[in-house]
Amino acid sequence: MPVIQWFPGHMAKAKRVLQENAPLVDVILEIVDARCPQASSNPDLMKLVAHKVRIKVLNKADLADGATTRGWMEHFRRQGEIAVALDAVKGTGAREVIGAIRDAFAPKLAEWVAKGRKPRPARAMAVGIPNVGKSSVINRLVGARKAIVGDKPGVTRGKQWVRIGGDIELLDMPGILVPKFEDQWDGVLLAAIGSIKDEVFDHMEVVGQLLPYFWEHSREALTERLGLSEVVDDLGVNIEQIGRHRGLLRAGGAVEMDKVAGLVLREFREGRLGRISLERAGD
Ligand SMILES: Nc1nc2c(ncn2[C@@H]2O[C@H](COP(=O)(O)OP(=O)(O)OP(=O)(O)O)[C@@H](O)[C@H]2O)c(=O)[nH]1
Ligand SMILES: [Mg+2]
Repeated sequence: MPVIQWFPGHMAKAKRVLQENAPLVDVILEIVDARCPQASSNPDLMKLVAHKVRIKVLNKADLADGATTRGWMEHFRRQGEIAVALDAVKGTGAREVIGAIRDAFAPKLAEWVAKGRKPRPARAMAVGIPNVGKSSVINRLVGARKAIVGDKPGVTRGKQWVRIGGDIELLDMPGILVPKFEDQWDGVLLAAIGSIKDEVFDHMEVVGQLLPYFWEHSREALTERLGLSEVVDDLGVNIEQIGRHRGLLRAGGAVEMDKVAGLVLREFREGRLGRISLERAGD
């Protein structure tokens, strides 16, 4: 797999977006992928906003293994972090996210009111690496009650806000973070969850690294959907078996290897290979 490089420009832009917007909000919703909450976060960038209340949103929880997600939630809570699991498509967990925003803002609000100032809505923004569901989270939280709050002069000049209920305002533009690579396996995970552009990694290499893991964690689905009887060391043999099972054949009968790799990635991303978590708390 080619080493994936982030252009310094992307990193600088992510920093700028965070530093420009953090002062406008009370709460930062850090959206991560529940299947790999560690690989899909960027602790270096989050350090820049360490002075803000942060709510970790483990999104796509419907695609992750439930027990593993519960393990992550405990892990984060033990570290004193606020963490909520969400399925932004179906809305499971949306109420908890809204509740967490309210709870996080409550002390500040109480302080304001004690000083005789008028209560104001809690302000929040969503941030996260590509494809973790930032836009889906915003849409889900805002729901049918979507209301553009509009430009506000002063501190929030030029920003669009949407209202959630009466007491929360959400910046309607999420901050896009660049992923942080600790090692090659992180790259594989980020490719698997669609956070790295499909054009810049070797699909076959990534699938080759994922298949043994999938086999270990979701054997039944791999047998059923991909027709695998086992996963062997020779990737070509596995790919061949999947290709025949799914009929990805050229005229003449040879398996279309590249298409098979694409299919495996797609099926994983759509949750068709079962609920597979890629990282476990404590590993
Ligand atoms: N199954 C499932 N799919 C989700 C969930 N949230 C988002 N998706 C899907 O994930 C894909 C990416 O979602 P987006 O909301 O566009 O993600 P994003 O972070 O805004 O992506 P970028 O703007 O490209 O960085 C879409 O196909 C969504 O339908 C979820 O909770 N569960
Ligand atoms: Mg988006």
